[in-house]
Amino acid sequence: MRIDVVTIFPEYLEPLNVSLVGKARARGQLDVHLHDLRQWTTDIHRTVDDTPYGGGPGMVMKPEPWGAALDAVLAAGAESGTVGEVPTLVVPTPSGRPFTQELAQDLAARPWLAFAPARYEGIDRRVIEEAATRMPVVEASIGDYVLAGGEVAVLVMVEAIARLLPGVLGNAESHRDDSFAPGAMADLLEGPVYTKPAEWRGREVPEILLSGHHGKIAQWRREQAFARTLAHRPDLVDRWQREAFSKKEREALSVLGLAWDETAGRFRSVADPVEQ
Ligand code: JD8
Repeated sequence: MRIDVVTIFPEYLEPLNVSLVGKARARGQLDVHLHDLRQWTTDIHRTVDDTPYGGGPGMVMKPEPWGAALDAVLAAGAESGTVGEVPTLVVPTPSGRPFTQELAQDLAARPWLAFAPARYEGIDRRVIEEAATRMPVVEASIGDYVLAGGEVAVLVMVEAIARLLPGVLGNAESHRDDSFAPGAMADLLEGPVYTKPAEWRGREVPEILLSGHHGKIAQWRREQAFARTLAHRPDLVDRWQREAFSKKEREALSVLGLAWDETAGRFRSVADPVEQ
């Protein structure tokens, strides 16, 4: 996969040299190109922002440098083996669609991504509209909190995407058990994990994990995941389907106070009042 990033803070993307993403680059599984947006400015002050039309706080990123930058990325990529291809442009913004595991999987299947992290109040809208006439554009948000710019969101997205690329994760850290990945762990948070020593500061590892009963261990882990999900992400519990749980698991859920509500079509806390 090829990834281009255009930013006014290329140094903010230095973590891309480290760990999983850094190793994927060193192995040639990921080809990352960082570009300083200011190289496409034409004035002596290398200006990338201006006041917003219509008034209001802050500054808006000017269209001309972004237009020239995206032209150059399209041209450079086309020369370097991505012939006849266009990148998918990913624009981090709090007003974008949620960046989910499903979107990470979709993007991981594409050969070429270009990221446009903004600063200030964002990029002049015409840049996004014009880019969308030339390439697929995805505006995405990493969560419901406010960052000062898109660079950290790029780091988050690139890491989530890179670990899905073929050969990037070893077998030991395979992603089939990920929370949110389709399959047995869909819509379930991970339960607790333990390692040696078996006793530490008077605290023992749950006995079941030392038992060697692989079936019972798997069942215990799933029940821990149920409790964790109920405590921290009741919104995920609302997506659970009755059929995804065995009779034994539904008994475990009832111990947590969860029962299938046939009328509502969801699991409901026994303590919750029934809505009329
Ligand atoms: C890009 C500028 C800051 C955005 C005024 C101050 C993503 N989940 C997320 N939260 N925040 C961002 C994000 C914030 C950004 C930019 C992404 C560029 N800002 C601006 C508009 C309103 N603030 C994000 N992905």
